[in-house]
Amino acid sequence: MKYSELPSADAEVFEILQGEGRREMEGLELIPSENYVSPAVLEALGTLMTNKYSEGTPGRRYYGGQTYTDRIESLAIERAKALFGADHANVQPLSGAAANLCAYAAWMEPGDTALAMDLSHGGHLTHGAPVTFAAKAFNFVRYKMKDVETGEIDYDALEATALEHRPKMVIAGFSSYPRTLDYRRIAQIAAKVGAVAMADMAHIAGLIAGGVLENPLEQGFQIITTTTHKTLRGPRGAMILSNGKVGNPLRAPEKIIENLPTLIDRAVFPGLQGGPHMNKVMAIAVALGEAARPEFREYGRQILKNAKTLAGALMERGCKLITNGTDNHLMVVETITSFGLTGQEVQLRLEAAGITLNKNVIPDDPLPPFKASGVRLGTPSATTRGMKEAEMIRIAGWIVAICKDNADPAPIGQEVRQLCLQFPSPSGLVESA
Ligand code: DSN
Repeated sequence: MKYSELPSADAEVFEILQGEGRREMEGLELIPSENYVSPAVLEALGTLMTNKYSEGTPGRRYYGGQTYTDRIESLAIERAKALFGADHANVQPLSGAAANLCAYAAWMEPGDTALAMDLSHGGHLTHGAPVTFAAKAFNFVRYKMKDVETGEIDYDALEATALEHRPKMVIAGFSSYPRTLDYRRIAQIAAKVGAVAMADMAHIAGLIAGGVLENPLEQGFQIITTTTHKTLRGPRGAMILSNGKVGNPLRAPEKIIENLPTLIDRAVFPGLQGGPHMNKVMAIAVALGEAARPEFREYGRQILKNAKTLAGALMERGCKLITNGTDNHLMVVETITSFGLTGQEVQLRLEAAGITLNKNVIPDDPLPPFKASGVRLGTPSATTRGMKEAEMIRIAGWIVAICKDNADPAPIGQEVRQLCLQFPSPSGLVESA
């Protein structure tokens, strides 16, 4: 992307931006929650829509001058609803943590109980980990995998916990779980105890939009939260989608939660946020338009193929993966078992070769999260660059050479750079106009 003003207006900032541009172009990004936006999304994000305050919702704002903010937010809402088959969408949450807190606040009172996946079994910090404010406001109880070798969730225990604690929300969703969930079963358990079923699909929204993974809203869930910047490939932001029908989605719903949209909108504003970021809403609209195109389905399919290939190639080379594989875009390597290294050590070694991933706890990890016994990696960014199965096999070879065979990262780093330059990031380099 070419910049005409920034280089002379603030050379120090421009130099930092150029450095990040080179890092993204020349480095291999394997963090499964990251991606590269298209130039069109980047342009939409950098517009004068950042100038406008627009508290409220389209047609019902607190400040004047909303002709175009109303149009762009309505467009983003309609695109989100169509893409995910939702009755209602709020595109204002500033990011995923905010979206989850807003969803909890929409449906629960302080002190109410929610049932969510255990963090070390793949759940997410914002699903009420003890260090979060959500854990102070609400009472979180947990479910886990029954068998960490297969990744199967202990649905019987999940149901028993729901019956014992009568949660107001049952939360499905994850940030390091490499398998799929039985959304239908979870929705049925939630309905049985009168809870709302909420799916945090931040990691897999693009795979759902691309039609390659199941949509929880079609399986009886009432709320979906998602960030917009992971597999969905939009700007940093989030959405809350809902469908108030309770019961078996294949039959007439047993109950309709008519006020769910209003509760969600009010939880976002004025409940927990102020003015939305309209430049971001505009970029979300562009990304949702891109995700509705047929090429995006192919993108989703290739992410999954690449992940299966990468996981298979790592396992063939002696690596131990949590659940022994993946059904989605990510995988977690047990680094102590595979290499005799902590996740932190693996992260640092690979970064020296220009490969970025993140240390990650493994189920019931004895090490603290800052060291961790595993690393998490995934394929959305590499797939955006156009890499396919052959490249995944090379990448697995480099990871094992550096972490298991103690190969020097410097020459491998040159190979990594060459590969990345053959598959340029669509965000491009940062240049002066
Ligand atoms: N930070 C995101 C992730 O990496 O999964 C969500 O927390």
